[in-house]
Amino acid sequence: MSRLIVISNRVSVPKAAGAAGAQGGLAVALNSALREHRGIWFGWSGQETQEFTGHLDMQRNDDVTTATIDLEPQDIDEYYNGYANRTLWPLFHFRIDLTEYNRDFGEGYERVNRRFADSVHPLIEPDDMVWVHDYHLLPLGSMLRAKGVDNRMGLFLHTPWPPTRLLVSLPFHEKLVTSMLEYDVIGFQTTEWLESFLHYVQKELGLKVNLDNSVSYQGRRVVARAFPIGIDHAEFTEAAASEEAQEAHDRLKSSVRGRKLLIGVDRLDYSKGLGERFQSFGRFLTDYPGEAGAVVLLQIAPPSRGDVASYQQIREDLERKTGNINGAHADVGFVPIRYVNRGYPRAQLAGFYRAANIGLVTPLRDGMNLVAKEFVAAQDPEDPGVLILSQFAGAALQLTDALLVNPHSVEHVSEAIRRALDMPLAERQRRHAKLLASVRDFDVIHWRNAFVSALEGKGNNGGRNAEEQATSASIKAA
Ligand code: ADQ
Repeated sequence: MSRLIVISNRVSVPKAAGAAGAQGGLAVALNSALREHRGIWFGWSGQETQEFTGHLDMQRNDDVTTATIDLEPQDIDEYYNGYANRTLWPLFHFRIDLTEYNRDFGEGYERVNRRFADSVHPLIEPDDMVWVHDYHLLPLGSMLRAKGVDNRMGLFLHTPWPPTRLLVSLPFHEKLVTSMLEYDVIGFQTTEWLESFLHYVQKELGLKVNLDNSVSYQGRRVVARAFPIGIDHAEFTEAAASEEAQEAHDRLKSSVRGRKLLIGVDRLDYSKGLGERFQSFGRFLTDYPGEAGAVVLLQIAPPSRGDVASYQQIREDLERKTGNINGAHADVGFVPIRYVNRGYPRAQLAGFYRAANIGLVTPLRDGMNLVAKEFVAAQDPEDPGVLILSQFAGAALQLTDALLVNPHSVEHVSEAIRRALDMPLAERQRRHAKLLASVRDFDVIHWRNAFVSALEGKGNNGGRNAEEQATSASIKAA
């Protein structure tokens, strides 16, 4: 079996199970994937060094070998806070209003990708497969090819892929996308993002897309497919059954004193639609004044990317909105929105999800969204909560038995909250059973196996991709 070299922007050195912290979806998914597959995880340590040396810090923890490099302050500014998080992230989430183009960002992005290529190159052995992650490292594969690496290489994009009309606003977009065609496999979260990518490739690069969605490029075949990411269902279920989860559940339940509980858990990011969510909840309280005092929204939102101005703005905006809504609807002894800016251990999160009657997952745009899947996995099947899910999350293509909403419409979300609160037990159980089957069957192990098989050049599932299988399985179950 070939070794796997996983490369991502940040490497999260595995911690003891259940350790506290706000790990992003990528870290959570890769830790469990790497544990089962011997190999190396390479990337930035998250640390700063005054001058880049390329020194590799190798560690082995919890069956995962990690190799990390430190970056210079200028790298962090231009590559991470700059091109990755002020240019590509907003653009890929359809926010061209927030997208900043700056020549230094582009140069920093290329420089750091080259530093990644120089540093990881000596670790790659002839039979290894290389699996690169996310928008930070789109041109890395082409830089490794230029160094003579002819191993199988794949890229998985965790974010959406924007429509061609938005993408063409990016200076040098052709160069960026053409560099991606040096990978053997390019994976997306959903067929929607895959279709946008193929549209761009045909329209802007004038390349032929074959019937199996592969792209013919310079005599090679580049496989482009959807591989919807899942959660580590077994691990999450175990965490949810732990004593720590039960204690967190009981603590939260007793603090809401018989009121119905809505929960949101998101990194503090404008793509997650938190402002719109708060307004929708405020609208619900206005639409149904009898409910004031009977429902509570717990929003857990650990800060992220605090060095980027748009993230500071969203934080201020949310504090203001929370204050306004609480000011309008609070009473002595009752505050409708509990807004908490910190991370929690996974077991405690699982307990919080289970204590909730409604999971409110309403991003404006999201590659997939693992919180929706965690919420489903944490529920008591005998008395499950209801998932309200944005139609613009990648997860909506799989979790079709959630109440799907347009997060931009406060009326629509308010109605969905009403419907969820009134939903009879039998309907909650029926919907939850179907959601759970999808979350369980298309977990992170399934995702990893599907991607690695494609990277090995195997397993095209008769031309169908994992998302189509997931969707048809949920249709069959219906
Ligand atoms: P994210 O944008 O980070 O991931 P998401 O998929 O929801 O979004 O994953 C967030 C993860 O962080 C979840 O596992 C959640 O439990 C955890 N988390 C959030 N708040 C937390 C808190 N307060 N304490 C502890 N843990 C917390 C990106 C893409 C997504 C895609 C994933 C995986 O933006 O679309 O689903 O990668 O590909």
